[in-house]
Amino acid sequence: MEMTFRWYGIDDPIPLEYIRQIPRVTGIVSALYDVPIGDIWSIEKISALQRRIESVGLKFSVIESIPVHEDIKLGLPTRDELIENYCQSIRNMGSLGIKILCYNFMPVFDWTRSDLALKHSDGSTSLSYDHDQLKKINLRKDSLDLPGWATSYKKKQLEELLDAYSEVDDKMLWSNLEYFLKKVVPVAEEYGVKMGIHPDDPPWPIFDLPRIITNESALDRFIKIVDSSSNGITFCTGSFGPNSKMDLIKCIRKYGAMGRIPFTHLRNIKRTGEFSFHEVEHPTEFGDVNMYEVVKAYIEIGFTGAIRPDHGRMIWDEKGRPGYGLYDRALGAMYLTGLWEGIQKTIKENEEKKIK
Ligand code: DNO
Repeated sequence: MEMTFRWYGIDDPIPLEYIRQIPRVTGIVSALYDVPIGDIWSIEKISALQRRIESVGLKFSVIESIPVHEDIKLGLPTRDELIENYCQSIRNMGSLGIKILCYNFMPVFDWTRSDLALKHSDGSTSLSYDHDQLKKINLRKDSLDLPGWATSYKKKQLEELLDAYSEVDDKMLWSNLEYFLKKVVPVAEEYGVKMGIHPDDPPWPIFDLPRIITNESALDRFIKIVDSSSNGITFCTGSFGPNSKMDLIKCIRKYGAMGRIPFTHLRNIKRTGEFSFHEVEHPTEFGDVNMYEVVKAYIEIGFTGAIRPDHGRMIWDEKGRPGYGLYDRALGAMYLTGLWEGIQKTIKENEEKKIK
């Protein structure tokens, strides 16, 4: 496995040089944030970012994400040209040696929370989600500003999008995803790029918009659309975790052994209701994701992809991008590294004992 860390480019308040000092972190997960959605990511721009990352001794390991234009998700006639641009961006990243691409197919909104700074008794804050709170928001009236997304909408634009999606149900979204995958995956395959779809976060529909990558049967359906190791999953424990019916460990073993998990986001959450949760520190005991079993599953399937600690809490008075401060994510990376070493060595020792 390769331990990676997300960096939001030159506007990220966290210097790359600091990330370089986190033990065991060797890869960077990043993106171009100044290319309009739908345009081609040029070789020049990607390689400038790559050079910056390499200048501190790190590797540009994962692109997260090249956003999928809404016209593609909506299945509009403009999609063919946009998909061709997407293919060209994949060719460009692949030819620069960046081999993992994380993306999502969530209509309009990426990850969504109702509170970006829920205060805990130890003084830390974390992101939280409460479906009842979300239901009170009227998107056509209230303002919704969640930093961290690639996109933010003007009121009118948002209204137009919501109108367009009122015609789109799950079935159509699946068929638009299929159309997209059948065009992009062969290109990814040719250029050695492994694509990993990010699950919908939270894993259920919000604001009456369809969301389809929410559970195991969806993943089963997804991987069959194009039977290729380039058609993979960014397995995010924090996104699937709120779905209490999903057996994360079983899924990691299943899709991981099939070679369909090129990239994983490891984050812990605490469920507080059927449709509510908040994010917690990474270790198993604080939440509902059994991080020990997660890591063990990855080791046992021989995982060689990229891992990144996901959203952290805000601690030690850090100010920054919600979920993406330095301190708690660095603690997460260290915890995951420790678990990895401990479990891996135990497995090896047990095997040696068996041989004797
Ligand atoms: C949240 C992230 C997501 C992810 C996109 C991938 O923190 O995991 O925003 O980057 O969904 O396209």
